[in-house]
Amino acid sequence: MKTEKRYLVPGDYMADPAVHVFDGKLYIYPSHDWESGIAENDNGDHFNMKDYHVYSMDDVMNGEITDHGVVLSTEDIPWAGRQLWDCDVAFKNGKYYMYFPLKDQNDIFRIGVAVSDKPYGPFVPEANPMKGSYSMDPAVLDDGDGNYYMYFGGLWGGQLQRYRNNKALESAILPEGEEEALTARVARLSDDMMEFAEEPRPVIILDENGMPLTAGDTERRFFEASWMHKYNGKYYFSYSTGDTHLLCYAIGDNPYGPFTYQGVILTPVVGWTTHHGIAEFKGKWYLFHHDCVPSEGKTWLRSLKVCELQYDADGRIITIEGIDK
Ligand code: FUB
Repeated sequence: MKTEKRYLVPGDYMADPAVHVFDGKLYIYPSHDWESGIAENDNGDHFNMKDYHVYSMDDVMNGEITDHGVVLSTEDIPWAGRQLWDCDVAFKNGKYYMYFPLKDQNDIFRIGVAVSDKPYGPFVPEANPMKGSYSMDPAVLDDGDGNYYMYFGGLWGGQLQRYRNNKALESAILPEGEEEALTARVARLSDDMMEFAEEPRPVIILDENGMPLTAGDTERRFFEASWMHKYNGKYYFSYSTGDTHLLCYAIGDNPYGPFTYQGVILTPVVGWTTHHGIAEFKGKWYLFHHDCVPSEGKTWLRSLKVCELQYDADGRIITIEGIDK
């Protein structure tokens, strides 16, 4: 489907949008790309982000966008090494919790929490990362019944291949071919929102025959960029396929899954990464994502975009073209 698209922050490079409606406004929590001069590599060292901004809006396709400024920086995080990647924010009992991935001083990704009284920050980080956290790209679902679930993980530079059963391996193992693909993790959060309430478990994505997707199925298997939203009582788990550059989704009946693969939300954009957030606002659904058109293809300098997202009568998401033809 060809659809009208809007760049949201033309004056700066923003990526990986998490989006939520708080207090009647739509809030965007993106990564903040900049030109740090680090050479491009498969570890993603060139994504060397060091702070977050928050944006809000009342009208997605036409209204003004408010920049609430810098709300959290690596220099404020006691355990910081480098690379503030994709974050997310959840609201509970009057407080806003920002979850962010960051490499610690041993260059290991952990997930941290920072707290604010306002959806637009500033956010005050905890002294230590969440116990037992690893890898990156946290996305939090408020299930509406008092339970919150974190989805996280990513391959290659995201370090998920360094873990099995929530324990660090001596050396990384990436499954291949017909082996079951590595996939995202999900864990319910503790009542105080500061820790996992349980051991993270794999987010199983099944094919049309009820079999888990295999590592060789690179056009469908999970790579990074977890997002979860609910539509008509079903759980829509969406994600990037990384090296095949697709945003895909799978549907389940509960927050843990299993989820059955459904199809492509967004075909490849200009740039290597593809990453998104989905939200309903004022009766319409929107896909927020990024591409590298404004930076003329520099993969580490990405720009925020939005367009409407539509479902068919069976609840299937209608595929959007990443590059208008
Ligand atoms: O922004 C850095 C990383 O690039 C994100 O964490 C990934 O999802 C990819 O978008």
